[in-house]
Amino acid sequence: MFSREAITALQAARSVTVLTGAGVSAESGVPTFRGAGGLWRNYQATSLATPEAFAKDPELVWEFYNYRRELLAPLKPNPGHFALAALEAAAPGFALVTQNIDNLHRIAGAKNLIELHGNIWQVRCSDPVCESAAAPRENREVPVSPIPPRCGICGGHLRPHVVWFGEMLDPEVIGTAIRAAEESDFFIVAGTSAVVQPAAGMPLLARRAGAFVLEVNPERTDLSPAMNESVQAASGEALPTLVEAAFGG
Ligand code: BV8
Repeated sequence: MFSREAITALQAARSVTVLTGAGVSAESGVPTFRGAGGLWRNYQATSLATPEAFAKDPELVWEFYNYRRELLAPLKPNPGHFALAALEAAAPGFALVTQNIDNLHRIAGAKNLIELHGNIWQVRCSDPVCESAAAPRENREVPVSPIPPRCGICGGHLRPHVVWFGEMLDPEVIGTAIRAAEESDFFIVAGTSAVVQPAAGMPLLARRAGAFVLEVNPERTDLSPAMNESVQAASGEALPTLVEAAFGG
């Protein structure tokens, strides 16, 4: 499945960075964004994950996130998540950058985890001047009720602590992720259609900085031609095989 060159490069790497997308959670039962799962009540997920949709109808957007909370709550990490946790233990200078908000990497044991787009189990005040806007906190309600939930400090609407389309990523978060890409000797990009920016640019930054870049995805993507190696396989099968081949045990 993987070339000898890829295995040797991973074994020799002094710093390994991984970027994951929704595809890594697909085998846990989480619908991907652009697959059939990207629809909810005939809405495109991408049309609801926006500040405009929330400003217009916070209740509808919260119904969408309650749907995803209810779907996610019983789901478990799959072998792909666990393989990346094992890789973190085996490889030096490891960083896991995820576009996913489902928390499954953390449940699988990821330590150095950079959540580019936030986390569905955290909420914050939607009023930027409220002190709670800068202090997200955990909320595990399934479902959140009543919706939209109210901020205990200013009475405004609480929102999911996620990055919506059209919103800037936290500069510190994206800065750390870009550094991890540029400083990596080996970069794995798994389970992403490489459509969403600025995440999709990271594998190219790594490649330009001289890393060996490996893609794992059942389908080819726009990134595929620029990769050192692109393996068309499911991450739940390919990632355990990769870690086993490089580090055994
Ligand atoms: C921003 C949280 C500055 C919410 C998400 C150029 C430069 C900069 C910005 C842009 C640009 N062009 C356009 C933009 C704007 C926009 C963007 O990228 N739009 C896209 C649609 C073109 N970007 C932004 O708005 C970002 N902000 O750049 O700020 C700015 C601001 C204003 C204007 C300009 C610039 C913020 C983006 C963050 C959006 N929030 N999530 C929520 O989840 O509710 S992104 C969302 O999509 C999820 O996080 C998801 O992870 C992510 C990316 O999708 P993928 O992970 O790739 O999932 P997808 O379904 O697409 O693909 C799944 C893949 O898995 C497939 O390839 C499939 O083959 C594969 N797969 C399936 N099964 C498996 C598998 N792989 C492995 N194993 C399997 N078993």
